Amino acid sequence: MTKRSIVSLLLALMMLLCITPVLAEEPVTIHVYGLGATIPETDPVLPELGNRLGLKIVVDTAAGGADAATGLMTRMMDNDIPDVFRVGDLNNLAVYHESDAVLDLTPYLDQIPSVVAAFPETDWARLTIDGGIYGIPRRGEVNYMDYFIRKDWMEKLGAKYPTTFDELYDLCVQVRDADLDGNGVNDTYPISGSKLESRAGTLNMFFTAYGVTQPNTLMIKDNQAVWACTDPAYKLALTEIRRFMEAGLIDPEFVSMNEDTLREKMSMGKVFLANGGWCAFAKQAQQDVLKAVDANADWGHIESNIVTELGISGATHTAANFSNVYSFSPDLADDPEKLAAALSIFEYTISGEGDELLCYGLENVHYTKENGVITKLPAMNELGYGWAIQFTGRNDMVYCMTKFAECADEIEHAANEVPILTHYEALVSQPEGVNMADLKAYESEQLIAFIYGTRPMEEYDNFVQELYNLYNLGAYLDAATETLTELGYIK
Ligand SMILES: [Ca+2]
Repeated sequence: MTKRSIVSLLLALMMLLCITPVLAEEPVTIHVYGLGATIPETDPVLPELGNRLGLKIVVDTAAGGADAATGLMTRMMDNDIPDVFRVGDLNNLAVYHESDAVLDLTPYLDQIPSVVAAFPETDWARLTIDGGIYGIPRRGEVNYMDYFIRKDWMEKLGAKYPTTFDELYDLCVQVRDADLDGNGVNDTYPISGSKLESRAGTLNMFFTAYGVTQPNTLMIKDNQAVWACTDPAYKLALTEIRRFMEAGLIDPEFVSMNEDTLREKMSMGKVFLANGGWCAFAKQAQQDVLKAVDANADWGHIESNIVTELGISGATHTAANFSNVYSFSPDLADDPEKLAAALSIFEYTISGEGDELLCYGLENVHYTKENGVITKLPAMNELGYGWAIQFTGRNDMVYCMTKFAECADEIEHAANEVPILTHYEALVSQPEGVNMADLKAYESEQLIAFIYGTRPMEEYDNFVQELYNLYNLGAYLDAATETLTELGYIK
């Protein structure tokens, strides 16, 4: 060994001795990718989470959705996979799995027992590929949908809340003819709303009361996958809708309306009953709009359900009630300390004080807590990006009732009292030879024709046959049956 190499060795040893203790004090850094919202530099929540867990969280990008997915693919191709990344479209998980770009969590589930216990098997099944688990599920939303009605007008009419379509029909006729807003014209549509297909769809009261979900959805009935509009009950629901349409009881403009135009019509006394969420009608700013013309306008949920021999009116809910799951880099398998740190973020925040931190911020800064009840302080409004750092979602009802205390009655009613029908199409990938976008567009167009009477109801069976013959619905239902059986929804 030359003198020079001995000096180099000594220098290297000294550097090691000097640097090692410093390194040991550095917390593990976890890079998190694709949150979907800009986390401000003033954010106090993630640093506090890091302090409590002895790690440092670095947010790699604020992008979300398709931009984040594209950026993630690039990083995967460069073999620069973020430690923890958000997957917005669960279909991408299979692609990442094929590219060996995502970690199988199965061997590490014992490090996150609370997370494992927090979700049902059907949630884990959605993230399972070839027996491995490639992401952590997210807590879904509770139901927000309800039917909002002018309660002051119910009182004015001395009317009873309807429980059958005949009673609803008679009530709507009264409203149509009563000029309840007193402007001298019978210009109130008893039933209005926006759109046909969404969970806030105008006619969902009719569909759900006949035991079926809104157009463009897939149901499970008698343990079988059924495209909703092909169910015989749809004909009954549409016949009922026709009766209301012909009597001028449903606002014919509903198809082209949106939440804003609906609220505007509601505020102007043009609507008596509408489907929608408390999140669209009950918040203070929305109440201000709804009462702008008539300060006595009292909008609240309908206090009855319409019942038929086939069902009870209520809301619909997608079984794909979560997306935006978090997955891990396969490189973490070689760094157990880092992997343990990354997993601890999820185990700590799935419940208790960790969950409270992500949902509500810091105690006595953003909220106060007394006897377990969290009360919002004004500073909580600064955490508008909070949803983006709720890694496993949230206990949605408690969260909403805390953040929107003025809506508490409506939140509770929607979540606990409204019957729910589940639909499943978002879980099923489109098989080859089927174009579901085309099928859905044709379905919507034809259903609107039946509703407006431009295609006679006698042709309904022909229409159903067209979905099979022209749009290959049979092949889709085969794929749906296979997927829903794999996921455990069909036994
Ligand atoms: Ca009027």
